[in-house]
Amino acid sequence: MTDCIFCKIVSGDIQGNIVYRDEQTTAFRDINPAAPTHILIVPNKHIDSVNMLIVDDEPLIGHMFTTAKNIAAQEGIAENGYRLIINTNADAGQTVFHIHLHLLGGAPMKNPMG
Ligand code: DGP
Repeated sequence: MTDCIFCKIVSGDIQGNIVYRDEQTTAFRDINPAAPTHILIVPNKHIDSVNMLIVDDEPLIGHMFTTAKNIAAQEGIAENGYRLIINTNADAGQTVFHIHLHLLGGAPMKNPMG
């Protein structure tokens, strides 16, 4: 999508601090980190939100989680632990409408979920 900020990072039209990329996903550091390690894993193809997923997307979504696990190990936070979050629509605080998996870690989580 032409007006999607994460599509522009995937395509290279705007710069992102990219930590990993393959044919299905791109991962880059969040511009406004909420933890010492805060990385966003996004599908290279545009999907607005979890609400728009179809059955054919299941391998892609699984791959995003495997990618997150590998990046957590690469970042040295796998052993101590990390949190994976996907926000969907207003009540969850989704602000960018291109599915993204937040990978948060590097310190004990202070806030309870919700
Ligand atoms: P969410 O609330 O789940 O939609 O989170 C969107 C995240 O995207 C938020 O933590 C900030 C991050 N973000 C927004 N714009 C940019 C950007 O241009 N570059 C990067 N790296 N992150 C961005």
